[in-house]
Amino acid sequence: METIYTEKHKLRDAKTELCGGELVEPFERPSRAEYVLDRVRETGLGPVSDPDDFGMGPILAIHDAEFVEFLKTAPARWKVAGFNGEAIPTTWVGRRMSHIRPNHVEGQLGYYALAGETSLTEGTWEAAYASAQVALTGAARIRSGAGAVFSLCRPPGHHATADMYGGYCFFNNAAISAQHFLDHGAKRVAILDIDFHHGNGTQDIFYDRSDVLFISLHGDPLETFPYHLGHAEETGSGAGTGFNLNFPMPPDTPFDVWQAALHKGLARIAEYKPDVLIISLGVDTFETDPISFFKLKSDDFLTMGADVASAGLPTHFIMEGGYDVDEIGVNAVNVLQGFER
Ligand code: SP5
Ligand code: ZN
Repeated sequence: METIYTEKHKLRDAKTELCGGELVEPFERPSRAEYVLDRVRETGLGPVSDPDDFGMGPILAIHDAEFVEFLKTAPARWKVAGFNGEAIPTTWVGRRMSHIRPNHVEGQLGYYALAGETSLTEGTWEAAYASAQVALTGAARIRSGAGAVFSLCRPPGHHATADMYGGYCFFNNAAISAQHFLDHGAKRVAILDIDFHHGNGTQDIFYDRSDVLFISLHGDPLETFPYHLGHAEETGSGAGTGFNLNFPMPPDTPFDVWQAALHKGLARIAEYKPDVLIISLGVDTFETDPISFFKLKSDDFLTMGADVASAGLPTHFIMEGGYDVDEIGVNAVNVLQGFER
């Protein structure tokens, strides 16, 4: 299987993450992608290629233009405003407050952020742009006939909505890929999100549409990030009713329980008959992940890959989360090797 990768991800290198009231080294750090790439090479998974440049068009097909401009300019504006640290929101649009966009950069952070752990920094926009190009290149390979591709995206994307960033995500790579398939002849695309966290951004983007089926397996939002979306009752709206499927699961969920949900999701995908399957591939379901609470073991990722392969669909793997950095390479590549066996 071919891997798409660029070193430009290193431009996303925040020094701070607001965690437990402290500023800590971010869990989402450059070494994550390096370890995954090392494992891709070590296992001989397949060639590693640079992305092509598809420009802003496919990003703007998903994201709000003013949001994109905000991400690009906010770090410099933050400095001009006299702030010394990395840009972190301190206000939010609370219930019954106004959705009028403020002028001041501090107010705009609260307007565009869905979480406060993700500091905005110089270089973030460029890395996020490159990450989206990785996903678009992966999608193009599938369109040219590849059975499966691994887009080694960093920063991740599934928490980003059309006009909100957070959860370490800026541009929604899976959504950008899905729209790219639809704009090039696909009739139906399924996105299966197996990251530990609910893919709130992807759900939100396609919630009222039937041309994208979104299925997410994740930690119950009553107990974990992103807290405010991902309940089983969320099944889509309008034309999208029945095309959104959530499997929230409790702390300490073991693989057999998780796999039963996977099988239900795959059954729904089989019924939907998509032209292509996108996997939002997070490996933060691992038992020793520092911010998550499932109990999957490294071998389980092989089984999961084989289960995904049983769908028999062209499959675009897009990297999302996974924060036990020492094991992220083994776990992510296990999914891909399990798929190929
Ligand atoms: C892409 C992805 O996996 N994003 C996850 C974003 C999670 N952000 C919240 C992290 C909260 C960390 N809390 C610290 C718990 C330490 N045990
Ligand atoms: Zn995650």
